[in-house]
Amino acid sequence: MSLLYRRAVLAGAALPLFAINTRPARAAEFSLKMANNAPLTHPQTIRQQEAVDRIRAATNGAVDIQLFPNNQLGSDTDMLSQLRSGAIDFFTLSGLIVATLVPAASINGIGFAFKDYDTVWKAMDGKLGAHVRAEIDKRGLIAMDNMWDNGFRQITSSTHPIRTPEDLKGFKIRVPVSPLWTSMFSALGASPISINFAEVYSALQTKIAEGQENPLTLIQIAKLYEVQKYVSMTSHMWDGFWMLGNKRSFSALPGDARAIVAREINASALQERADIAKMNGSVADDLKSKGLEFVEVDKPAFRDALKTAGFYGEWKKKYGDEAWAILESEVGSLT
Ligand code: X2X
Repeated sequence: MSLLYRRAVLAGAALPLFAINTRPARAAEFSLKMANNAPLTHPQTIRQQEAVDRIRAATNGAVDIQLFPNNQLGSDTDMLSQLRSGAIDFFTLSGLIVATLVPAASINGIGFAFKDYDTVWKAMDGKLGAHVRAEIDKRGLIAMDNMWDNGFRQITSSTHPIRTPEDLKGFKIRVPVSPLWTSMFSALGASPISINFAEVYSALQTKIAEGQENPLTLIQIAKLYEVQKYVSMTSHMWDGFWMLGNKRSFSALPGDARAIVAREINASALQERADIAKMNGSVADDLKSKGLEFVEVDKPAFRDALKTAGFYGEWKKKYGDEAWAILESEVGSLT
């Protein structure tokens, strides 16, 4: 019997009364956990809450997913372990950090690969995304079809404005925990420090790190402008989140419930992309009004510095010719 049919029968008057009374009408058959690292007011959290609410309604309460946003269940690194063990069932994680488990998953973060959002979504909803999802699948996790937007990343600093690669020399920059991030900022001459997002605000406040890099929307929502002075519009990579699922938890759901979960989560991902696109229209003005100083950068100089350091060749070798060819078929030649 399908889950929804079973639910309908349980809720219906066709059963003798005692059968209904012996069982709580709306007890969830599947109580699951979803987690993220995003602040409560980030569109990611808002749209994920809406998704789990719609899933509960569409399954007549059978699938009850509780959302734990804002690192409530730990840092990204902790939550990835919990996802793998089944302590968490769904978790959104940057592809670059997924790469600590599935190396192919950082490929969208290659420096200056994407020129705009049209190119991003065509690739990530298309061949490049399919390649990464297939690799994730081999490691006991599933990834929903549509990625969630984080954004094009910009460098902030509390000490001096970053205009050229030379300004990055020895710069203590916080990067997320991921080999690609460390490699890229080392190639640019900086001194990257890997820190999970949960600790970023305090790391900047205490000057453990002079700077960090994140999309403007996150700099705004996480109030990083309070502890940073300058922002340099490098757009050095595009970063997004995969909605990962524990394969055992997801497979335990009946087929019709799986379809509802996937449908609603993907619908929310598309809405979250639109939310971020809308915010991108006003976020710079807002950050300026809050005192963040915007810095003009010599963007090609950063890309040339990566080329000279052998960054592209090194990562092409790591991903392999096949994956690199898929990337270049979407974004053009990188080397
Ligand atoms: O950790 C970060 O900087 C963040 C929030 O952008 C990611 O999740 C990669």
